[in-house]
Amino acid sequence: MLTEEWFVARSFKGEDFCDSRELSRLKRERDVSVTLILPTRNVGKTIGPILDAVARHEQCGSRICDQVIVVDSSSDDGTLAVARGYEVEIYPEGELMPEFGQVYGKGDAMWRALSKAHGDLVVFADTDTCNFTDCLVYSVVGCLLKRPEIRFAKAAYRRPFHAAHSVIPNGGGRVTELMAKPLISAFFPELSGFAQPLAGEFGATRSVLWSTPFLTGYAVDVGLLIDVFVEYGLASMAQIELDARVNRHQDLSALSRMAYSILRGIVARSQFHGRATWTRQTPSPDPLAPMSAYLHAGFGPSGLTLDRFEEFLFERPPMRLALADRTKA
Ligand SMILES: Nc1nc2c(ncn2[C@@H]2O[C@H](COP(=O)(O)OP(=O)(O)O)[C@@H](O)[C@H]2O)c(=O)[nH]1
Ligand SMILES: [Mg+2]
Repeated sequence: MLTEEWFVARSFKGEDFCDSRELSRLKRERDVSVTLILPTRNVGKTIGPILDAVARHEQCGSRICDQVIVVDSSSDDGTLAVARGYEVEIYPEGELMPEFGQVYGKGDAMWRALSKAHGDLVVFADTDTCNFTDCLVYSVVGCLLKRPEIRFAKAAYRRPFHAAHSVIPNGGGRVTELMAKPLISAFFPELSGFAQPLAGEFGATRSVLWSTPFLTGYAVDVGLLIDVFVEYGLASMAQIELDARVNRHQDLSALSRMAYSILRGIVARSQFHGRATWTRQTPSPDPLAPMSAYLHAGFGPSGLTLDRFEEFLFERPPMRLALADRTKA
C-alpha cells in the first residue's frame, strides 16, 4: 500500500470510534478485554483527571478498560497517592522483570508493564496530558474493535505550543517535526503519513505487542511503529484524528537528548531492517524518486493533510574530476 493511499484509507476520525455504549457492546459480543498501560513520572497534577476520564463510563455499566496499569518511575510528587484512589494496578517500574536489571526510561517501563497485561487489546497513553479526554484512549480501542483488519492504531493530534503570552497552534512537538519526521521520511518513507509518529497514545493486539521488541527510553514509540510496519505491513496500521493534545513542554536541552534517542532508535531500526544503505546521490531519472520527496503529514485548517515537498539532494563530483571530464569531452 502506497503512503498516499494509506493516508486516505487508514486515517480515521476519533469521534467515529468513541461511543462508549457501542464499544462495550462490541467488547461483549466479541469477548474482547482491554488493558490500559499508563507510564508515570511525576504527573501528580494530571493523573487524577486522566483516571477520572478513563473511569467515567464505568458508572453507566459500560466498562471499556478491564485492567488499568500504572507503571511508575519513582515519582515523588504524590502521583501514586492520587493513583491509589482508583481501581488500578500500580507497579514501581523496577519491580517488574527485575532480571533485566536497571530500568532505562519510558520504553523500558512500558515493556515491563506489558508483562502484567492480560487484555486482548493493549493501549498505552502518556499521563502528562493537561486536556485528557476519554476519547484519546477509547478511539484507539474503538478502531481496533470496529476494524479487525487493523492491528495497530495510533493517535494523531495537533500539538499547540504555549509560550508566555500566546499559543502557537501547531508549534509543539518539536522533536517530532525536526527529528522524527525527516528521518522517517529518509529511511521509512512508507510511514510518512503518520502525523504524530511519536504519540504515546496507541494500541495494538496483545499478540502483536508480545511479538515485537521494545526500544528503551523515548525511542520506544518510533521503534514500535517501524517494527510493526515491517512485520505486519502498512495496511494493518491506522491513525486516528483527534483534537489538540496539550502537555508540559520540556526545555531545549532535554529535547536535544530526546532527539538523540529518536535518532539512535531510527538509525538502529534502519540498520536492522537493511534500510541504512545510502548510495551516491546522483540525479535520478525519476524526479519523484522517494529520496527527493519529503512527505509531511500534519494539520491544515480542516484537519489532517499530507503534503509533498521536493527536497533534492544531489552530489556534484569533485571539481577536479568534473573539469577533467569537460576537457575530455
Ligand atoms: N514509568 C516511566 N514513565 C515515564 C518515564 N519517562 C517519561 N515517562 C512518562 O511517559 C509520558 C511521556 O513522557 P514525556 O517525558 O512527557 O515525553 P514527551 O511527552 O514525549 O515529551 C509521561 O506521562 C511521563 O510521565 C520513565 O522513565 N518511566
Ligand atoms: Mg509529555
